[in-house]
Amino acid sequence: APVEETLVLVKPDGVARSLTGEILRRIEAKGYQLVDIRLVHADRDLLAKHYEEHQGKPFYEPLVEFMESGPVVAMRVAGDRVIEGFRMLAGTTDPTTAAPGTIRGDLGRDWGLAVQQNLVHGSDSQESAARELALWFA
Ligand code: DAT
Ligand code: MG
Repeated sequence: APVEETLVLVKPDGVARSLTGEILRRIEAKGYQLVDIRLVHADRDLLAKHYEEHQGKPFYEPLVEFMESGPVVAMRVAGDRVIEGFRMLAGTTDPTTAAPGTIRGDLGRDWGLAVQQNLVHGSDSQESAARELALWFA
């Protein structure tokens, strides 16, 4: 079987805080392979497709506004069970309570910032990964 791939995004807070290198370092240190990478200033159309599962939720508008507030770094990352594995590296959604040792737990901030400023996105299933990789690496 071909090796599994996932979409990782370094969100605008991660890019603005110059954490792209630290996040990629953790991905590479784990043994995952960087297959493609690009800096993208996403527009609303791309973000609406990316976050279509969250449309209508109370946090959807602030989330999209945040994601279009600055450039993001999109990465195509490959590895054995990388979809689940990267989400373990990232930690739980809310950085306030994400475990130490994870990207969100070690680097995420709780200075009254909204939970959407949690540094990274990782696809959550093989279906999501295929759909999201096609969007960001069209
Ligand atoms: P994850 O990024 O851990 O996969 P998700 O897919 O449930 O989380 O949500 C997408 C993003 O939306 C998440 O990274 C941050 C934001 N978000 C999720 N739940 C939220 C909430 N209850 N309040 C504010 N933002 C939220
Ligand atoms: Mg998600």
